[in-house]
Amino acid sequence: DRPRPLVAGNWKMNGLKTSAKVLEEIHAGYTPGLKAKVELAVCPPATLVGMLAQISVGSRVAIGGQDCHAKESGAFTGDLSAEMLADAGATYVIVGHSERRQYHKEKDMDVCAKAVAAHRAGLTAIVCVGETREERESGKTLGVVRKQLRGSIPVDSNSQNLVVAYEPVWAIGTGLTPTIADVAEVHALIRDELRRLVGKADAPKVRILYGGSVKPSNAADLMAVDNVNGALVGGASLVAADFLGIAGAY
Ligand code: G2H
Repeated sequence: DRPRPLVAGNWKMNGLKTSAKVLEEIHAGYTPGLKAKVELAVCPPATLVGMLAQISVGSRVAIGGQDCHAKESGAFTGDLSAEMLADAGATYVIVGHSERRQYHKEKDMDVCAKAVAAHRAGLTAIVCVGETREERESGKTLGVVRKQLRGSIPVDSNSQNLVVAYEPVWAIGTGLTPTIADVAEVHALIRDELRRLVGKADAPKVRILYGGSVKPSNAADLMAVDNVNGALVGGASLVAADFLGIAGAY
């Protein structure tokens, strides 16, 4: 049995209060028929989590954060805890996005601690993994992704509190996407690793998202790949019609 797919929008550092309009347009297009096929989530910047979660009450689009601190509270100026995101109405949080790994030097063990924090707060962690262009070109992709999975996914994970997102770093925001065969190969490896990490019975139920330049025009091909259970969408999630177009690829 395939899990119910999840299409999650990662707004990154984009969005002001006026962006509530985008969520309202998504709500308008999230028909019962579409809802039956796919779950939607929007991860806005933290300043908008509370407001968008309020707009979403009863509307069925989940709201998520883009990062969290490992601790619940304390002297960590500028940081946000998973508990704060949950308090604001989030049910998801992205952890270990390649932009966090790159610009904030987050290592697998940091990502793992953040995922533990997400679980502690009752959030579902969307744990991101993916190889760089150099790693891809030197044939290291599978080893790199395996190491990231083993280091970043906490032992308390299960199909309810964990989503894995495979995002090849070289495909992010570049318009480049790996071949269908490449996506299938990495997603199969992730499924295999999940059997070790969450157990044989639960592993098939964990959603594995593909991320990196997903657009309405390539979504159907990507979503049809074995072990692809949805998408993590950056740029295209900022326009409701594009986001809904990707969701409609199911
Ligand atoms: C990858 C993705 C969303 P984009 O970062 O996480 O962004 O779809 O813009 O490549």
